[in-house]
Amino acid sequence: PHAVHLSDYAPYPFVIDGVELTFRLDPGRTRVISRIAFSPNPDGPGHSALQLDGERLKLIWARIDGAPVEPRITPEGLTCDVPTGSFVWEAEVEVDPAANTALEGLYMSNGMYCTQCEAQGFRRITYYPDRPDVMARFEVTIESDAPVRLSNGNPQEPDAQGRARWSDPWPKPAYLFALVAGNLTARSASFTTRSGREVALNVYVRPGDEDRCDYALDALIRSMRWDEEVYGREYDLDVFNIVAVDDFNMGAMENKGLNIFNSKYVLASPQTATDRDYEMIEGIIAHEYFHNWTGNRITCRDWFQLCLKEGLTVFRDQQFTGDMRSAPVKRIEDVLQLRARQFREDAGPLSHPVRPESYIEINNFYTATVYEKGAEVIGMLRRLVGAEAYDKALALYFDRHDGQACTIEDWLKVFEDATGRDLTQFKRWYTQSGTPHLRVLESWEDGTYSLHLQQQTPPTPGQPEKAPQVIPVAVGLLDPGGREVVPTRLLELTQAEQSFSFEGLSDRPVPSLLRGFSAPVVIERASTAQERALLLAHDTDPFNRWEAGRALAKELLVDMISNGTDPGDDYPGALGKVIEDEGLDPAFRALTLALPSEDDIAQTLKTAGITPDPMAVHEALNRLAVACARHLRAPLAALHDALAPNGPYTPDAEAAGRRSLRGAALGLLTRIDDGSRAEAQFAQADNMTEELGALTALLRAGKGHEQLAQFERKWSQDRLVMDKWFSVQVMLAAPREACEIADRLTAHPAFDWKNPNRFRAVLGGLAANHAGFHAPGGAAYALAADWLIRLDPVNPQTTARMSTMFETWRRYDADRQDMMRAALERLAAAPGVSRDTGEMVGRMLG
Ligand code: B3K
Ligand code: ZN
Repeated sequence: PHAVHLSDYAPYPFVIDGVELTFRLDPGRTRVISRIAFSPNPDGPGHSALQLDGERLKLIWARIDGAPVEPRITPEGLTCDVPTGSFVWEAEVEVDPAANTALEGLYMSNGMYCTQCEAQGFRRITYYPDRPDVMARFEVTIESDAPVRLSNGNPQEPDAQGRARWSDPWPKPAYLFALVAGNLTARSASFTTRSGREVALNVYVRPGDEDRCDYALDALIRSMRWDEEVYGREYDLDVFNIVAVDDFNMGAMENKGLNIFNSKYVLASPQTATDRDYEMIEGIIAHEYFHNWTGNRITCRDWFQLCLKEGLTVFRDQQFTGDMRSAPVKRIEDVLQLRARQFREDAGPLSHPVRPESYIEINNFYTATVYEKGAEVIGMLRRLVGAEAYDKALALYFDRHDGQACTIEDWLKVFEDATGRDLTQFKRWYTQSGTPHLRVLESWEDGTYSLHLQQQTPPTPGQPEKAPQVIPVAVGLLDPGGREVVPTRLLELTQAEQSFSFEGLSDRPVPSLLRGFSAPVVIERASTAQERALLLAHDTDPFNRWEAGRALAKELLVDMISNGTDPGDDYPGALGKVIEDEGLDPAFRALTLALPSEDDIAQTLKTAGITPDPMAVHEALNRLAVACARHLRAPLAALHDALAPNGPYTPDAEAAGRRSLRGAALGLLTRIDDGSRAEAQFAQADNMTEELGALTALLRAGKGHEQLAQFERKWSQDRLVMDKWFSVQVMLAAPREACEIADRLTAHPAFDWKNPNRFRAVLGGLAANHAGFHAPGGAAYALAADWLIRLDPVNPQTTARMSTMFETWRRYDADRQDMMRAALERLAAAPGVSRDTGEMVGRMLG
C-alpha cells in the first residue's frame, strides 16, 4: 500500500455542476444510479481522462452524454476517456449493505440502512471523485419500503412512484453525504433562528427508545443558540435530523443536515445513563452541530488539513461546555484527556504533527493529536492575540472562506490579516510533532524575581531535530503567605531559552506557572511539597490549584515506587482541606480527590528515566488511596451522607458535581470499609450514576460479585447498559484476574464482537486496566492480539484504532517489550492484514 503525501496535492481536473443519486435499497443488492455533470476545472491541469474512486462496487452500466462507455476498472476506481468541455456521467452500481461489516459506506445496523462516508466511504457507494475539495449539490431519491427515508438537505415531495426525495442546496464534499432508511421513530422540536428561519429538529431512534431523546434534543437547541450568540453562526436548512445507530465505528458524524450518531451518544435516561454520559452527549451533539460551519460550510482542501475542521470544532465544543457547565472543571477534564491520550501518543511511535505530512490510511489520523492538540493550538492562538482579535479573525474566516475547501495556510493568513501578527513561527505547532518540555530555573535578587525558561522537544519519528516554538506561558506570583502579588501575565517564549523578570517584590514569590494550562507542554521544575501545598490551598487560578494537588500526588507516587517510602500524612492532609472547603465547587473537589491513573504514573516514571513496573504502580496507587481513605474517613463519610440525593435526578452540572464528589468519597471509603455503604447505595439508587458508582466502588475493592450478577439480570435487555456491565468488570478486575475475566466474557452469549461498542467494552476495558493488561506472563497481550486478528478482516477501522493499546510498548521492561512486540508482529503477519491495521502496526514497530 502506498503513502499519500501532502506535497503531492494537485487540484481535480473537473468541477461538478450537480449530482443526482437514486437508491433502490435492498439488503443484499442495493442499486445506486448516479448522474453527475462535470466541467473542466479552470484551476486544473487541463484536459485529462476522468478518474473516479470506487471500491467494492459492481458496475452494471456506465454512459457519458447518454452513450454507453466501458471504463478501465481497478480495485480502487476507474478511468474513462471523456470529451473536452462539459459532459454528463451516468452509472448504475450494485452494493451489498448487509455484508458490509466494516461499517464504512452503506451498511445495515439492526435492519436499518445507514451510511458512514468520512473519510473515504463514499467510494463504496458509487464511482465518484471522493476527495473533500470536490464540492457539489446533491439531489437524492430513495426507493424503499422503509417508513423513514432520509438524506441530506431539505425534504421534497415524494415523486410519482412514491419515492422519497431530498435536495441539498449547499455544495458539499462526498464525505458529508448520508442516507438512512428504516423503521424509526422521531422525537421532534422546532428552532427559530435569529433571522427567523423555522427549523424542524428530529432525533430518530428505534421504536422503544423515544423516551431517551429529550436530553439530546435539548443539547441541540442550546448548541444552535450558542453558535448564534458566540460565533454569529446561523443554521441554514429547514430541517436538522439526528439518527442514533447501534453499530458505529466512532462517536458521531456531521453529515450535512443529517447527523448520524453512535446511539451511546444520543440515548439517555436517568436510569440508564451516567452523568458522564450526559456530558458526553451534550458535547458531541454540540460538536457535530458546530461542524455545520467549521467543516461543512468551510471544509478541508485535502485530508492533511483535517485539524482545520477538527481542532477548531473541538475547541468550539470545549468553549460551549465551559459556558454550559463550569469552565475551570471543563478545562481540568480536557487537560486530563489531553495528557491521557495525546501526550501518550506524542511520547511513542505514533507521534505525528497536528498536520501530518503523509498517510497510508487516512482513518488512522483521526487522532488525539489532530483533535485535542489541534484544539490546544487554537486555544494558544486565542490567548496570544486576545479574545477580541480572535473573534475578529473568526468573522473574517467565515466571511472570506464560506463555501471553500481550505488549508491551514488559509486559516493562519486570516489571523495574520486580522491582527497584523506574523505567525510563521507559530505555524510550527502544526508541522512539528512531539510535546515540548519546558525547563524552569529561577533566581531572586534585590526584589527581582526572574524566570529562565528553556524549551526542548524530544525527537519523534521522522523529526530528530526540533526548532523552538511560540509558547504562551501564563504566570502569576504568590507571596509566601499565599497572597497573589502579581496577577496573571502572559509570557511569550519564542526562543530556546529566555528570561523574564518581575521587579519590586518584597519576598521571594512562589510562581503559579502555565495557568489554565496555557500551552500543551510538560513543565519541569524542581519544586518543594510546601510550595505545591501552598498553591493547592491558595492559587487564584483553579486549574493550577488542581494541578498542584496532582503534582503532589505524582511526586509522592514516584517516591513511593522508587524508594519504597510510605504515603505519609501530608498529601491526604492537603486533600482534606480542599474537600472540606464548602466554598469550592463539588465537581472541582471531586477532581482534586481523584488520583492520577496508572497509565499516567507509568508515563511519568518513564519521563523521569525509570522503567515502570505496572504491578508496582498499581500497588502504590492502592496504598496511597487507602492512606487517603484512612486519613479522611470521617470527612469522606460526612460528604457521602450530606450529598445523598435530595430530590429527583437532574442531569445539570451542579447536581452532577455533587454526585461526582459523593462518588469519589464512596470510592475511597469502600477501600477500607466492609462494603456496606456501597451496597446500600447500589440497592437504593434510582439513577445509573449512583448505581454504577456503587458497583464500581465495590469492584475496585474486590467486592460486588452479587451486585454484578444483579446488574446483569436487571439490564440484560439494554444494550448500552450492558456495555457498561461488560467493561467495568474487566477494567476494575484485579491485575492477575483481568485477562481471564475478559476471556470469559468473550464467550458470553451477549458478546456480539462485531458491534464496535461491545468489542471496545471488553477488549478496550482490558487495555484500560493498566496492571491487568501488563500483568506478568503476557496473557492479556496475547488475548488482545487474538481478538484484533479476528476483527481485522471484519472491521479494519476499529481494529486499527484499538491496536493503539500497544503504542506504549517501548515504555516497559525487556520481557514485556518482547511479548508486546511479538503480539504486534503476529498482528502484522496476519494473512491479508488490512491497510488500516498494517499501517498502524508498521508505525508502532518502527
Ligand atoms: N468527522 C467525524 C469523524 C470521522 C472519522 C472517520 N474515520 C466525527 C467528528 O469528528 O465529528
Ligand atoms: Zn469533528
